[in-house]
Amino acid sequence: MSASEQQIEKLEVGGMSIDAEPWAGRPLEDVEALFDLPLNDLLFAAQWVHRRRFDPSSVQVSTLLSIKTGACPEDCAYCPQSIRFATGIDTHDLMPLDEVKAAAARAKAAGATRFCMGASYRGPKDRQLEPILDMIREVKALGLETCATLGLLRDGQAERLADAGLDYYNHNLDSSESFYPKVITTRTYADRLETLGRVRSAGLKVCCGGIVGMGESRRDRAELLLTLASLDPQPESVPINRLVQVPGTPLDGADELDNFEFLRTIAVARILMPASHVRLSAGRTDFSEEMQALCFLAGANSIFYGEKLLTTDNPGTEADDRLFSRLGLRPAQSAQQP
Ligand code: SAM
Ligand code: DTB
Ligand code: SF4
Repeated sequence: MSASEQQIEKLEVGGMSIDAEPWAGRPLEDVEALFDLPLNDLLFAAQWVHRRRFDPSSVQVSTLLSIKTGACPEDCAYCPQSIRFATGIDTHDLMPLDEVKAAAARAKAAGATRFCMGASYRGPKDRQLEPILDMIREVKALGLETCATLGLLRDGQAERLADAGLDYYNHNLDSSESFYPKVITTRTYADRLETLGRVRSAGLKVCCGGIVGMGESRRDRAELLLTLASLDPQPESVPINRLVQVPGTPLDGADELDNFEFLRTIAVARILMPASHVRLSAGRTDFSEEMQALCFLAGANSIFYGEKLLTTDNPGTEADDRLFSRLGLRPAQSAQQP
């Protein structure tokens, strides 16, 4: 960053004055006004905020593994893993430790720096947590950052995860508080906030985001982002998923979200949470390379890397390596020492 760039404290753009500070507790109308900006103004502001704290060519790379798949009792209307929907996915119980370790080693060799283990629980029972703690220890020993997403956590569980060496816990708010009950009825927004509080109190880093393209309004998207931005401190990682429509789930056939609206969502997330890693998450296989390039310009600086997300497809390492090379992007170095 040049000295002259550093001196600018506020950016005047499209009639708005934007700084590079967290937007916790701001009026929702201000967030909606950001969404309403002409696209070029919004992208310029997001890129300006992004450059204040990040190297614009560096992208954090995480790999996902579904360590327990399907047969989930919850009714999340987007999710292929709920036992209530006939989606025909391959389900399996908890994977053996050696398979998880081998997958993590492959992810590391391919260039991922964080390994995220997902399990289709409403929340783990204490005895179900034991073998997962072993997985965390082994993955950590490989020199990877560790992340887990296991659903709701009870008292004491976040501390046990932290003691095993977990770095991040992923638990999403998914949508605005008012739209949420249209998507999930088996657990409340308050349940989710409680788990996020437990994760923070245990000293874990928070990975928390949502899904767009479920039929929610722009106001809902603004509200979701403002709620995320008002978590104190703001989440270190913010995955923004675009709904992957899976046949058999209630949300299959929902109106697709316009790409430019998705792009705006990324840009607004960047501006509201200037120090967070904003992750381009589910839905990337539906985006062209040009669309992904725009998302990086809007401030996305993290991706899921690998052939699969949990049960659905991801672009694959070869495609992403090619994209990074064409765009001059570099995978970020790990904060984790082997
Ligand atoms: N069962 C745990 C839970 O719900 O917290 C962890 C795994 S769950 C699959 C993690 C997140 O994946 C969800 O909160 C949701 O944001 C995202 N997700 C699931 N299915 C999706 C889909 N079809 N399209 C986009 N995102 C999806
Ligand atoms: C997140 O926000 N997205 C990831 C991760 N956290 C666990 C999961 C996306 C799942 C997409 C549907 C599937 O592959 O089953
Ligand atoms: Fe279960 Fe998580 Fe899927 Fe909801 S999102 S049905 S809790 S696996």
